[in-house]
Amino acid sequence: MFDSLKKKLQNIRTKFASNIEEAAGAEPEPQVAELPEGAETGEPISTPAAQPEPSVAEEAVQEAREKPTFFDKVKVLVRDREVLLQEKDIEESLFELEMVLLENDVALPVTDEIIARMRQDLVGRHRKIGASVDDLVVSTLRSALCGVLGEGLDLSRYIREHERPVKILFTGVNGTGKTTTVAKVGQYLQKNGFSVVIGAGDTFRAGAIEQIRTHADRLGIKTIQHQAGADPSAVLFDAVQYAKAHDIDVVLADTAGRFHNRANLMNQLEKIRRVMKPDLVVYVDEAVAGNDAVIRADEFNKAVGTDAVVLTKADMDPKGGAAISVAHTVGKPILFLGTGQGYDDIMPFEPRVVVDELLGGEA
Ligand SMILES: Nc1nc2c(ncn2[C@@H]2O[C@H](COP(=O)(O)OP(=O)(O)O)[C@@H](O)[C@H]2O)c(=O)[nH]1
Ligand SMILES: [Mg+2]
Repeated sequence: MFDSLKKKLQNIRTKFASNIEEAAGAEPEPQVAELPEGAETGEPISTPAAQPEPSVAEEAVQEAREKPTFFDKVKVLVRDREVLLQEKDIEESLFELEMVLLENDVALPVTDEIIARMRQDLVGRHRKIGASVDDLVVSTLRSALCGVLGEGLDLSRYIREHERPVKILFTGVNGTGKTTTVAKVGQYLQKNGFSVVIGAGDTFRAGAIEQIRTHADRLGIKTIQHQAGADPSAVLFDAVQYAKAHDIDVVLADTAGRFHNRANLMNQLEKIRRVMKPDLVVYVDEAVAGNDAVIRADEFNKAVGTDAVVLTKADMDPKGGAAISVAHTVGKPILFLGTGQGYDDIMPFEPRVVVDELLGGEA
């Protein structure tokens, strides 16, 4: 998942780190005039084996902040050095990062936002360099990425906090993975202790009712279905009635694929909304569609409203641009990533975990 972006971010980190090292090296070396008891003289930060002793070092810096007059004179910096970065120190790295993000389908306004956050975090501020410059780069990048990814949406918590049944309507264009996602989410919710019923609301496409029914049967989930060609609002209304009568926690509504600019199917969706009164309208699209997915999600939200987004086929997406861009662009959280064709191949979208994945393991 997102391997191309991961690899590029790894390279950028190295570049940033060496630029910051250079900038730090250009600053006058701190004079170690006096050390608090127990503190040791620091080794150069570039020494890989250097293991800082954060408690002692941090105490020293903390004390330095509390007694600026004394420590201004005797500048005690043990293994934690501080660096004051200027725009020129990192402008090249920022430009490269911008290119990497754009090449990997991160939307332009989102790229701008990430770069602005990085710049604000790094330029003109005293930044402490701990054991490694890379830590500084990673923490800055992490907070910039988390900033554009927002908070996410914890579905289990949402369900616990809302009146049952919670009604979730899945919608979006054809072939993106709506039906598969309904099945995966059904299993995910069952595993989290919720009871589920599925409404077979795609009465339009041949074989769609059988498709969702087969999934649901395998997972031991009840399906409410009508004949092919029936009014989907009626099917989903029945699914809600069933859930109420049987104390089911969640109704998952599958629907036919539709574009936001096709009037008849959008009218049908409006009717579904009026009749079913969904608590969450979830827009489903493919991560692999990159910027197209982001644009569609945004247009869909503007046309009919969306509460959350699911991005499928993240397993086939080396770039990750849609996953990074969609929440910030649409202003709605990503609920899940689809990561394969199996029922378990679904990942609740936790921004921190996704960012760790991007900045973590080897690409
Ligand atoms: N690799 C991969 N394939 C997926 C994922 N989600 C769905 N698919 C596949 O995408 C195809 C279309 O899925 P379907 O649920 O029928 O899409 P729908 O038309 O939107 O209902 C199927 O072959 C699915 O197995 C995913 O997360 N990863
Ligand atoms: Mg379908």
